[in-house]
Parts: sequence; C-alpha cells; structure tokens
Amino acid sequence: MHSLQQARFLLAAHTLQQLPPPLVPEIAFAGRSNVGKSSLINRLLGRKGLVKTSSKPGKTQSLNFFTVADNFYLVDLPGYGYAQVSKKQRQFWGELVAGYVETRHSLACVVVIVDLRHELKRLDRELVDWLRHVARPYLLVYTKADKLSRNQQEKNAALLDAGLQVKADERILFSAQTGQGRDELLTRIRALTAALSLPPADENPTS
Ligand SMILES: Nc1nc2c(ncn2[C@@H]2O[C@H](COP(=O)(O)OP(=O)(O)OP(=O)(O)O)[C@@H](O)[C@H]2O)c(=O)[nH]1
Ligand SMILES: [Mg+2]
Repeated sequence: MHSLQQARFLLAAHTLQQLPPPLVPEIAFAGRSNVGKSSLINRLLGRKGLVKTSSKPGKTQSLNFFTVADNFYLVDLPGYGYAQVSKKQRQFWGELVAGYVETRHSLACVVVIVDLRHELKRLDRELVDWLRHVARPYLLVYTKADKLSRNQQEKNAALLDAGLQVKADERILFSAQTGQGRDELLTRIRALTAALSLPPADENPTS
C-alpha cells in the first residue's frame, strides 16, 4: 500500500485544549462551507471515504486531525460563510480557527481553497489578508476545475489571482473529481512539512 493511504483519523478538536501535542508538522485546509475541503483531502490521500463529505454545507464543525504515515497531520477545518449558521456559531469558528492558526507552532501551512467557478468572495479575500497580517504561510488552491473547460479555468484563475494578489505559481488548480493538481499539491505539502523543524517533544510539552 502507498504510504499516503496509511492515513487514519486521529481526533476532532472542538476546543484548543483538545489539540494533539504538536509533535509533527501539519497542514490545515480552510475555505468556505461546501467548497470541497474534505473531498480534497480524500483525493490527496487516495482514500475516498476517509473524510466525510456532504452536498449540504456546514458538515465539518471541528478541527479534524488525520495522521499521514505517522510523519505529518492534515487538518480539516470547519468551513465559513454559510448563511444559515447562527452568529454564535460564526463567532465560535472565528475564535477556534483564529486561535489555532495564530498559536500553533507545528502548523506548516494553511491551504486556502477557493471555488474556481465563482468570482472572489469577500470572506476568502479577508482570510488571505488575515493570514498575511499574522504572517502565517499559506497556499491557494482553486478547486472544482473539472466543472470548467481548460480555457475557462485559466480565465477564472487569472481573475482570482488578481483579486487575491497572488502570482500564478502561488496557487494550484485542482479537482477532487479528476485528480488534476494532486501531484503538484502533494509535492508542495511534502516540501513544506520537511522544511518545518520542531523542537523535541520534551522541550515543547504544551500547545
Ligand atoms: N465536481 C466537483 N465536485 C466537488 C469537488 N470537490 C468537492 N465537490 C463536491 O462539493 C460538495 C462539498 O464537498 P465537501 O468536500 O463536503 O466540502 P467541504 O468544504 O468539506 O464542506 P463543509 O465541511 O460543509 O465545509 C460535495 O457534493 C462534493 O462532492 C470537485 O473538485 N469537483
Ligand atoms: Mg468538510
């Protein structure tokens, strides 16, 4: 079996206290509700049912940790921007995710996932601006590329690039359906996790 397929679910954190010890580098996946975060992780690992996906937005409500071949974690974050959630839930997302992203030493990168079919949404722009502001590494993935022709993919990507002020080599066009962009994303993730050096476990007992 390919080592990536040895991934397993580790835990779901509903509070910062429930996070696992930061012993290995991790990559977190953020984006609007229903954009395809969970599907992307499944495609990346080649494991269709590992992460629950849904056609209804708001499926993922906690920070869900997956161990990959015991040397890094992938973290499925709850989605944002779903109109039906209460103000209280929105606040909860903000506090949990912001607290996590700002303080987690073992976080190698936040992969920000955006729907390639749609024009840039305010909340996506705000997330990227905030990641820049707090100086956390991020990588953009434009997903659901299979829904567009190659020509239209390039056109839409250029518009998103301009709106987010990123260069073409700072983002990846992706499809969970066809696997487009998977190898490129994996290569980037491997490089990011390899580059992050963590202190030995006994010197870093908390967070
Ligand atoms: N055609 C196509 N559909 C996709 C792709 N990625 C996800 N979807 C579909 O989009 C819907 C939402 O996918 P999820 O992976 O559950 O989205 P999510 O971002 O994890 O959603 P929440 O957990 O609710 O925030 C599902 O119906 C998926 O099958 C893709 O690349 N192409
Ligand atoms: Mg999800």
